[in-house]
Amino acid sequence: MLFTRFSGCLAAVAIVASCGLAAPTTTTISEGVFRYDLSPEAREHALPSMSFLHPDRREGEADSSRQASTLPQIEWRDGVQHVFVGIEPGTSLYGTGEVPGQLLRNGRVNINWNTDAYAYGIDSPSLYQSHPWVLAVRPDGTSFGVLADTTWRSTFDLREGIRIHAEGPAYPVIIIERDHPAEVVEKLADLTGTIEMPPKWALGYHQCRYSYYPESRVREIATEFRERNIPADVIWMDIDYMDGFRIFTFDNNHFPDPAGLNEWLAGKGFRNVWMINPGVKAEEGFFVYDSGTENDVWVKLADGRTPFRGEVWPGMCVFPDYLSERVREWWAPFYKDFMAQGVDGVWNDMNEPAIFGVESKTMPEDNFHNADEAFGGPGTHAQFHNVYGMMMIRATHQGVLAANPNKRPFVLSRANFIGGHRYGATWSGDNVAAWDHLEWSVPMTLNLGLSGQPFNGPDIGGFAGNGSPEMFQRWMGFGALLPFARGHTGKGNIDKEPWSFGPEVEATSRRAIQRRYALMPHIYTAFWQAHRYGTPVARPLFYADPADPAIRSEDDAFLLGDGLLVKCFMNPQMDRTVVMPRGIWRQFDFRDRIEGDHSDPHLPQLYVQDGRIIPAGPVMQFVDEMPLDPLTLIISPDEQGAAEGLLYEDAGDGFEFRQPEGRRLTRYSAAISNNTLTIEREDIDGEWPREPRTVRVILLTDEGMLTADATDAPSIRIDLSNAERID
Ligand code: NBV
Repeated sequence: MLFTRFSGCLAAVAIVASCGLAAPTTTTISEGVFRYDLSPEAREHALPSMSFLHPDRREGEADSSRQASTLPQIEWRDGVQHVFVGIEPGTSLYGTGEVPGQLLRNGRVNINWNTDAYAYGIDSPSLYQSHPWVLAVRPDGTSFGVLADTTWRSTFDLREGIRIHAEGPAYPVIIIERDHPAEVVEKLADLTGTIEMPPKWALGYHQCRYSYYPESRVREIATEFRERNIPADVIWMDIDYMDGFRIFTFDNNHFPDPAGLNEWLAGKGFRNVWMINPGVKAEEGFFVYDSGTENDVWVKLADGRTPFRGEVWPGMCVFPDYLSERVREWWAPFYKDFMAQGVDGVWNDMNEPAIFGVESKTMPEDNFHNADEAFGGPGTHAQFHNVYGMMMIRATHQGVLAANPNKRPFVLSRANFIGGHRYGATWSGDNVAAWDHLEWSVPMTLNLGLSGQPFNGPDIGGFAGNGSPEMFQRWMGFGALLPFARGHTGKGNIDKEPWSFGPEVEATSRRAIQRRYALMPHIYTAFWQAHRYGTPVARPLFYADPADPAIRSEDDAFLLGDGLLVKCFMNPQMDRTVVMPRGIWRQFDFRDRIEGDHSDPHLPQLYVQDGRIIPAGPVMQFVDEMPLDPLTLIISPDEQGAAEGLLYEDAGDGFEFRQPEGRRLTRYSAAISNNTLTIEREDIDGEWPREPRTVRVILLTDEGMLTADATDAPSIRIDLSNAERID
């Protein structure tokens, strides 16, 4: 009986299968967004969307002034739905979520099947997350994106056009058509949602290892950061803090007073993040197990009755069935007492879910999920595997928010699905301390951003293995400017804190992290854009000029927010030069506030596009240490002497920013004439009161950097003959 609805779907598929090669059923669901189904019957019986923010938006019809110009071929063959989208020569393909290797995805095949992929390689077909989505940029710079809206295992074969096939019943294909790839990605965000505005502290530097243990080690690490004057906001507690790996417990000997530890960290300006995994130790007397058993929350075997058991860290475990709202409601309140220990953020690991000792590395595909009707009703693990992690963090997010309703939740998840960025940030899993992994850090971040997940970054320094001092130095150099910046490493490895490799590597690491803090006003503005519009925080260079074929595959550099280019020097032997986008890009550095920043060859070079203003601030030890005073405006004038830039500001946490009184978006516009620089300030959105402050101008000119201070005002005039030169 339990499978009635499920087998009903399969029966529907059998009917449509006989429709064979008929032209797809086409529906316009919004401006330039088209839905294709195998047949009218397939459309009628399609499973509900789990990627859309509002699944109903996939169902309706709308008008579009834009015609569909990319018609997919859809057919049912060998028991699966195949989709083919032809591409014209010179079309570049991106996205496909979390994938190892270079930015350009043409020629690659990946399988969407969330996998614990420890020390993955270039040929690993599946990593931890699934984004059945590809972004195409045509030779003329126009763009489209293809979403196979299915949670089942799917293959994206990009060797010859775009070929997709997926297990399970027939599924809708969504195609977004736009003039610019940025618009396609923003439209994807309109359909699948955007990230929440993160707490500002989560944009600081994070320090992790598997594991800081016991708690005295955590204190040592935090103290070192402050003594060495290396900025950092967050220290992470990996699984060893738990009592025998039982979730929501603390090891009494090694972490006897978590609340006291969190309070002590807070006193030094540190936030904390603690790990929680899905595997619940199957042990009578363990409160989470007893409660879950009593409430019948576990994922079941195929019989629909017997809880599935699998081995993970604590030994034999059972797994909450997060596909059910009732179970999410059961899970969320565990965070009440947990967060009451002064916990700031939560890390959900192993949620593919990873299972030890089995070849598949996960639970049997015929396991049973009592999924909500909104997700299509009960079904197999094969159907819901790829959304297990997403549903876990949805429940976690719910619990964290309920525990602290006035704080912005921070949740980091290893597994996820397209759309799951709504509930948490991510990182690129267990990478390796090797030069190729270091180089992939940028393209992996970019492709995830192009797939809707802007808040991500690698384990800086590499998780598996030790690496060399030089590698760490380079990795930290640019890694500190990726959207999520966290140093991490695996058990048994050497120490990998910024100071672990001696004074020279420490000096580079300090500068790299100080740069992040100096750029925090710009980075925070970029995160606000990601929250508001779905714009990636780190963007590929082709965003600056999609029609320029020369920069389509450039991934040794990236754009950080509007107008700032980060040119990385991934390894000391690298003879490749970065292909810059056309136009004028002016180089700058923070020699005015970061000692040695100008001459450190291990750091990336920073460039501002002409016509842009980048907001910056003082270097601080943690994001809330000081107010943004002086506000620095780094100005790169265009040929007419004009430039402009945005600055988003709010309290950095809480939800007051949702009201106009709690946020402020300012546009600064600069113009130079007769050796006078005029800066106009325009309030574009919000009414958050502005405290008096100084504006420090850094003007980038062909002759070098000029600087001058003024009081922040609606209009500022600076006589450039009085400006100082920064040497
Ligand atoms: O919890 C330990 C690790 C964690 O440090 C890492 O970041 C995760 O990706 N975890 C995997 C489990 C064990 C990995 C060998």
